[in-house]
Amino acid sequence: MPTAVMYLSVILLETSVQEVILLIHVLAFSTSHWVCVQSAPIVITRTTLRNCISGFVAGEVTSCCPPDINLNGPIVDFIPRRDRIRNPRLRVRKALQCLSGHELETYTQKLQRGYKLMRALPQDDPRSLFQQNQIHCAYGSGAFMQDGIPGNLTVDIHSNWHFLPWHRMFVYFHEKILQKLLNDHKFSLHFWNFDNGVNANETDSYGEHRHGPRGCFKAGHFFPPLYNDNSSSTFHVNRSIRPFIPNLPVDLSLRNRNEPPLRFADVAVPRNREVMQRAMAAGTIPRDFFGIDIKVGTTRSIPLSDGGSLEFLPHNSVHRWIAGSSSSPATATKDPVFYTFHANVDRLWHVWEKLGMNRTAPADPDWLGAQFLFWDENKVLRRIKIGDCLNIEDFGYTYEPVNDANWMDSANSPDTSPP
Ligand SMILES: [Cu+2]
Repeated sequence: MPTAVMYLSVILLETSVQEVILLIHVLAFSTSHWVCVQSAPIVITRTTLRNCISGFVAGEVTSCCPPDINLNGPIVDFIPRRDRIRNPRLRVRKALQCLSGHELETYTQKLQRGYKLMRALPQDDPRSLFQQNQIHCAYGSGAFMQDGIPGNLTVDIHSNWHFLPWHRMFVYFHEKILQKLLNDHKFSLHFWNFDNGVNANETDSYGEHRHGPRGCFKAGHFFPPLYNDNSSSTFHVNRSIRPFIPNLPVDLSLRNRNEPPLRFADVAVPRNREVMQRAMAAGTIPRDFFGIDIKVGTTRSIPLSDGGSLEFLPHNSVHRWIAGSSSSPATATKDPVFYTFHANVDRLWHVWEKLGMNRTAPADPDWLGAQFLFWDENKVLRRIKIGDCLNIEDFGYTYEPVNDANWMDSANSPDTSPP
């Protein structure tokens, strides 16, 4: 096959080892009459980005291909623990509801400045809030084709086993961009502890639920006020009225974004606890917690029920509860609250692992070997594979303990008083 050999040698001059491996899989696939086809992980390459097309999600056609910036430049692999070599102390992502006093003031100023700067970047800068949304939109609306596969099979990072790792990576690079804009490499994106509806009897020496040596023990299920100041860069106008209603906890059982009525704490807290118990109880079968598998040759999964238990409920309900832009993968990441919300989803994955009892990540090489590209804080393309993102400490951060598994304890009597 001289033509194929010639084609291969030209490609070899311009591609990385990973791209060549994919190409071999693709050749095997396209010549499957004479080669036994192996399954292969989804691998996003330069070619994937260059071949970006219009996507389709939630009933609308999307146009969110990321910018043609540095596509020909180097692609740098994410190396686990490299951040820790530079900064051996882990950064701590804390629970927003326990920030108070000087710490809250400083954090508010930094976060607002960070988003102000991110919004002010040119629209074609991959670090701008506009492009952060484009990246999530492209990955989440089928705008990326599976490289070299016959037919029009696309990639998606929702409703399947890519959801948790991809969003961990995305929030990590988003946090790195904020660090760079703030010139503060210790900045951490604190989390909206939406799953926690319990004010536990753990107080500091002043009798308040602040950060203490054992963590934060204050309910976190109200929309974080830090994101609700309409004069600030952390605000987003296109939300439902729910985040603005005082003392209305998030509703983790919401299955329809227009669903009435509003459920206040007396109703919402026990329902939320049930949702959390169900989502986190899933364990012994990885598919239940992570979602269905998707690999080269798999058609994009559309039904939400294909997602894992954490993604299906509570994650999807929080998107519905905020509503507005948050209702669609094409626009959700325009709202800065997305990133603190997803930091908590990431934390819940970490908490799930700590629950033990055979809760382990998939061992399938097509999951571990899946690779994605992101632009980092220096606009450089970074390649990261799922197998390298399984331990948050490899990214240099950890989470403050909160009343972590309050929803697992059925004897835990909720205190439903507002903060
Ligand atoms: Cu998403």
